[in-house]
Amino acid sequence: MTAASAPPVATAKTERLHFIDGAYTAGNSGKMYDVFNPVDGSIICRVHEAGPAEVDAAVKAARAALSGEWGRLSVADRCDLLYQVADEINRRFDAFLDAEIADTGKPAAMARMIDIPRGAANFKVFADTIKTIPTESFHLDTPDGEGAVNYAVRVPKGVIGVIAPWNLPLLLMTWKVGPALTCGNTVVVKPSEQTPSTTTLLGEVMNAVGMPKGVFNVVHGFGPDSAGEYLTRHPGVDAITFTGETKTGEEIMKAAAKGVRDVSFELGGKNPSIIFADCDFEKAVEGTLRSVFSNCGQQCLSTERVYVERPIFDAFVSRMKAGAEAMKIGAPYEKGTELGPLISQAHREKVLSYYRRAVEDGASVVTGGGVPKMPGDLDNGYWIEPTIWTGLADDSAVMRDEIFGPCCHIRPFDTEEEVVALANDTPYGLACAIWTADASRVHRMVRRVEAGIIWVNSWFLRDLRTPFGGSKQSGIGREGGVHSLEFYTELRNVCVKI
Ligand code: NAD
Ligand code: 6OD
Repeated sequence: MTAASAPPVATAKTERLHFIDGAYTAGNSGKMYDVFNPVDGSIICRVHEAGPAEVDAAVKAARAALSGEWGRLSVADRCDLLYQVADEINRRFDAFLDAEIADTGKPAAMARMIDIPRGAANFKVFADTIKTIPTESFHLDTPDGEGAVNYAVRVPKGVIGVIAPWNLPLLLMTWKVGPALTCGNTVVVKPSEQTPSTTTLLGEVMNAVGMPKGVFNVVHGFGPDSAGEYLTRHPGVDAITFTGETKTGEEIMKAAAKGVRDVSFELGGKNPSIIFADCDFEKAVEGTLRSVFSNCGQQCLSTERVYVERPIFDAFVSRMKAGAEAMKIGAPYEKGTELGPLISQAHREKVLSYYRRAVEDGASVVTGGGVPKMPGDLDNGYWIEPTIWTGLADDSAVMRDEIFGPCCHIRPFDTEEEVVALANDTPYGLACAIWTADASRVHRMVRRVEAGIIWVNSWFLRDLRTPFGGSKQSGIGREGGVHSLEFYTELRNVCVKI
């Protein structure tokens, strides 16, 4: 978000610096921008924007670190350091919590339960995984009868460029940095311009545990013509891992083409939830409410399309309406807050444009559709009502575009065949939730629904050892467990003649 579109309130309290070669620096670009608190529109901090020189310095530091002390550590010693990073995040839990909440406005209960613990866990899980990952070995018969032995070794890819989004800033950044470092790479991270704080704080953690200089670097700024583009175009970056919008992924892919660099992409979604009449009704309502509204709908995995088998359609809509209307909208630390604001004024404008479009396209507004009146300064924040529609045509933009807000459309269906076709009628293929008591139906459907992640009678239950990623325009590749280690390492085959 730019200064021009923010309410003119408050003054800057702190600055966010780059973290390059183990030291904080303002750099020399001379450019700064403000970050706004989504809760009340006040300025949280001023951020130094990296120019090409700062990005170059960060990439050079990362490259130098590959062949320094870091490159010589044993896997066990590397993993020990990463365990210490996790422990240090937990020791500084409240600092990370406050910083994440200030940048995002999300409910403290959510950040306390999910964002910060996952930020720490992301450093432990991959350290555990790498200790057990095998590589292949083959005996080759040769004409002289002696043979040869082939075996593969795993080596780091090199300098990894990490481009992160704003919706789960610490969680999604460490989800890449954890495995990248576990595998012996070094990283240059460009956090979202809207949520620079927890990534900046991680530099302090790295120094506190004695991480060698240059292993973890942070540059701040925007995407195009700024730090994001300078980083992804930098020839010293060996591979790029990105989480964000599909359109941004297309731009980054073009940048990565120069030098034929590898990419791992976690992109947008327009996720369906499918509710069969034989489901556990209460659990399906509770799970669907969570999948639509948690983090104010700002999750790639959020449900925006709900398909309900006709016999329970009316009852389901009515329970979803009651659930949405009972949600407590409020400040992050207020007791019982379930719904925070959207990330920015600009994002609220985008989501509201879909609220208007739904009405223009003939939707029945079951609940919401507007902006709530908030008390005092909170009214300057980017609040929005949780919203549910019915009655839209399947080709409405509201049904096809990723909105990334607290809203969903609910539509009835009659047969399994029909609902599979509806669920797949999208360019995206990230996640799908299926609610049913029929196990055979589940096994049939999971082979036909086009999504990288399918939850059955649940939503966003995460096991970090499992493959995570999207089909179609929702991504390239899988991360999680050994799949992360596949992306962050290069396999080298060695053939030894006996
Ligand atoms: P975004 O694509 O606008 O920005 C993400 C990051 O990319 C930011 O750091 C931004 O500065 C940078 N960027 C933008 N243009 C760039 C360019 N040309 N070159 C290099 N970097 C560039 O996404 P966002 O708004 O921050 O996040 C929301 C989006 O992320 C949604 O579409 C959501 O679905 C997606 N997302 C996907 C997953 C997943 O796992 N599939 C997870 C979280 C978010
Ligand atoms: O849980 C994860 O590992 C993950 N990548 C979640 C993504 C959430 C999207 O907003």
